Parts: sequence; structure tokens; C-alpha cells
Amino acid sequence: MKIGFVAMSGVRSCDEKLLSMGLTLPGFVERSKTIASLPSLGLLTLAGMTPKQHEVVYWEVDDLADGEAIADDLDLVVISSFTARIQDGYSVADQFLAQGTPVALGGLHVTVLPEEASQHADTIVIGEGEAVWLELLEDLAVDRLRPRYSSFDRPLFSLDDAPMPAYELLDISKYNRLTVQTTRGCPLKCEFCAASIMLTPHYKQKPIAKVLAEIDKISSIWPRPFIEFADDNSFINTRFWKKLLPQLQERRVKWFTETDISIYEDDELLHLMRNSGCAQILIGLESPSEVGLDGIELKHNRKRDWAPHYISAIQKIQSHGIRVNGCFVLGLDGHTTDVFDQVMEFAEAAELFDVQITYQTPFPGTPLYDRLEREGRLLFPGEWSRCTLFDVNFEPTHMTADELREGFYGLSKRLYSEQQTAWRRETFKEKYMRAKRQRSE
Ligand code: B12
Ligand code: SF4
Repeated sequence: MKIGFVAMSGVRSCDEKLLSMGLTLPGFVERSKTIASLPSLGLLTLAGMTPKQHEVVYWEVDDLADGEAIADDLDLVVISSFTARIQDGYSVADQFLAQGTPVALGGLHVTVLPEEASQHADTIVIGEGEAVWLELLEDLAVDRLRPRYSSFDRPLFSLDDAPMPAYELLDISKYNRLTVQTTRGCPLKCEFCAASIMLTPHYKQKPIAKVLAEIDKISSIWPRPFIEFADDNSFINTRFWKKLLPQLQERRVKWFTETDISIYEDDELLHLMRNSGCAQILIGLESPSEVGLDGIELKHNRKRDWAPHYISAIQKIQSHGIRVNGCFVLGLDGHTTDVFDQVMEFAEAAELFDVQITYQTPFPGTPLYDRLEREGRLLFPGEWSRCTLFDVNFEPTHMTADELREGFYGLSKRLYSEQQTAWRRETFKEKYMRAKRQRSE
């Protein structure tokens, strides 16, 4: 059989004003260039475990002018999308369906809204693809494709059995980073989280040998690559990382990942991170003060508990030469229009190397979405293209949606101005050099 994998990539916002600002603000431009071009690790993973007798091809959706040119010789089209581009995914699916090519849809959005997705596919996959993919292919081969497959009906998929992603399918010149997943899930539970906790109830760790084999495979097609670990919260198992990091150092890769702030307590880990090619870590701080944080993490209220340590923790991490990108979610319940100045002041006080601001976003399937729906605060229910993190789609509690938007524009201009960006970079370098000198004295 010939199987076509279609990925929905690119970075999205429906907000014309923000998009036009993004074209001019240096900090914005740099970041969107960096993250805009990443391939779909989900699809590469499925392609990698597809038995060799089948032919596999991989496309980014924007490379497909329309489905016609390629539809007629495919036995299955596999489409993966997050919420923001799901309508594009459905349009491509509908084109293939109209031409008689079977379509399979899966991913985070399909997992939470299977009935909606079913209208645009012959089969949909709920949850982790690895758990059902071979069965789906076997059923297709004998013309018995079922309308739905779910990993939640099967024994829990273990990352001990993780297949090698088919990185070799990529035209490597199109990408400036490649993703490797070391963990799936997260032990915390933030009300707004729409990441891999939707796919698995447990935090899972891939064996080191598998992670290294993936990095070696990438290095064979891209010497000294830039790796983005597609983890939601990497450093939960610090023993694992203390073994992995020296191996990364040997391989001379550069890497980026996402973590909670608890790593500040572990000097040995920070030292190993710096030496192993860590380019930047992204930390979800969410709010510059405790306002908005109380209750945001539903299991243990960890984010509220960490908040008083935020500034010293960031300074400690950065003193090891690790650049922190601090992420703030604007429009949390309790945020007033003061929050924009507070983020600016926090970023300066903590001397953050980089800052990311997004709007609180109710993604379907999250506790936040259900709560805002109950409270009648969803502004555009069902308009999934607004689930970008850069579009306001709910009514905030202590300001209007317009105030939130205007405050966001103003803060973006200040944060990503040439002067602020340069100040952040210089301050980081200066402070790191000073800490390094002090450590060697
Ligand atoms: C890498 C990444 C990207 C890359 C994605 C490249 C790509 N085409 O996949 C880039 C930079 C392009 C990107 C863009 C965006 N992203 Co992004 N991204 C991530 C990140 C960091 C990792 C995702 C990943 O690789 N996971 C690992 C793979 C293995 O998992 P997976 O894709 O879910 O696939 C598994 C299953 O879902 C399933 N599966 C998936 N598809 C299919 C299809 C079939 C048929 C089958 C059988 C199975 C199957 O099997 C796979 C293996 O188990 C996550 C955050 C995180 N740390 O997880 C955010 C995340 C996915 N992104 C997010 C967002 C909001 C965006 C943007 C809207 C940002 C923006 N404003 O533009 C855009 C949306 C683009 C789009 N297509 O809609 C949200 C999505 C929330 C949601 N539920 O929709 C996340 C969770 C981050 C967050 N803050 O919440 N992103
Ligand atoms: S810490 Fe991050 S990944 Fe974990 S639940 Fe919260 S938002 Fe999701």
C-alpha cells in the first residue's frame, strides 16, 4: 500500500494587528522564524513503525496546492493537526474523501472531539497512535477499516516500545530544528493544559538508548543538529537526565526544551545542562504574581507554591549560562489591566533572557474550556481557528476582552523592541560571565 502523511505545520494567529506587528518587532520575528518550521513528530513516528512492504510519503500541508495531483495513487491519507488548523485538516481530508482516497485523522484535537472529526474521515484515532497503528493498517489491507480506533481501549503504550521516527523522509533543508520526544504526559495538571496529558494518563519516559538512537539518526542526516525535545515537562526524572546529558555533550548537539521551574534546586543538573548544549529552556511561569496562579494547577497547586521563588530561581538557572524563556499567560482569572506592567517589571527584575506572552486559551477537552462554557464566557464557541494562544476567545474576569487585547499589543511592543531585546541579551551574558568568574575564584 502507499500511504501519504500530511502534516499541518506553521504558526498561526487570526489577529491581523498582531500579525502586522510581528513583522516588525525583532524579538517576534526571530521567534516565529525559529518555531515555524518543525515537522510532525506524530506522523514521522507512525511512518517509522509502518511495515517496510508499504510505501510512505510525507508532506507539509502548505506544499500541497490541492489534493488532486497526488490523490489517485494513495491507499490511505493520514492527517494530523492540532486544534488551530483542524479546519485546514478537515478541508484536505474532504478533498481526498471526494476523490475516493481513504482518510485517517488523529492527534490532540481529534482525541477530544472524535464525533466532529468522524465527519471528515473514514477512520479516526483517539489517543496515542502507536497503540493502534499496525492494527489499523492490517484492517485496511483486508478492506475492514473500522470507523474508530482508541489507545484508551488498549493496554497502556510504553515508550520502551517507541518506534524510531522516520526522519529520513524529511527534506532537511526545510527545517531549522527537529523534534525528539523523551517523555510524554506531565505529573502536574494545569487547568488550561491541552498538551500530551490529553493522550496519556501517566508520565512516561523513553529509555536513554532509544533517545540517543534517535539523535544519532538525526545526526546522520544533519550533522550537529538543533534538537527540540517535544516534551511537556522534561526534567521530572533527574536521574535519567544526569545520564543523558553527558551523552548529548559528546554528540555536540544543541537543544531546547520545556520544563517546570523546580530544576533551580539542582546545581549538578544545571551544570550538566549548560555543558551539554542547552540553547534555551522554556518555563511556564504563567503569572508575574500569585494572582491568577492559585488553583491553576489542579492537583497540588504547585505553581502557586513556586511563585514566591520565581525571581531567585530564574537568576540561579541563568547564572549557569542557561537561557530562560519565561512564559506568561495573560487574562487569567483575577488579572486586571495592571498585569501588563507587572509582566514588564518582572521580566526586568528577573533579567529573563527571553519572554513569551500568550493569552489564556480554552482548548476543547480541557477543564478550563468546560468551566468557561459553564460560566458562559466563551466568545467564539466552535471557532477552533482562534485557538492559537494569540487570539482572545473568552471573556476575562477583571477587564474586557478589548482591554486584554490592547494591553497585549502594548506589552508586545515593549517586550520585543530592539532596545529591550538587546538589553536582555547583554544582561544575560554579563551576569553569566560574572557568576562564572565567581565560581572559579
Ligand atoms: C512541536 C510543536 C509544534 C510544531 C508542530 C509541528 C507539527 N506539524 O506537528 C509547530 C512549531 C509547527 C507548532 C505549531 C503550533 N502549535 Co505547537 N507544539 C509543539 C509541541 C512542542 C510538541 C508536539 C509534538 O511533537 N508532540 C509529540 C508527538 C509524537 O505527539 P502528537 O503530535 O500528539 O502525535 C501523537 C498522537 O497525537 C497520535 N497522532 C497524531 N496525529 C495522528 C494521526 C493519525 C491518523 C494517527 C493514527 C495518530 C495520530 O499519534 C502520535 C504518537 O502517539 C507541543 C507542546 C508539547 N510539549 O507537547 C505544542 C502544541 C502541540 N502546540 C500547540 C499550539 C497551540 C500550536 C499553534 C496553534 C501555535 C500558533 N499560534 O501557531 C500552532 C498550530 C499548528 C497547527 N498545525 O495547528 C498546543 C496545541 C494545543 C491543542 N490541543 O491544539 C501545544 C500542546 C502547546 C500548548 N501550549 O498547549 N507546534
Ligand atoms: S506544567 Fe505544563 S505540561 Fe504540565 S500540566 Fe501544566 S501546562 Fe501542562
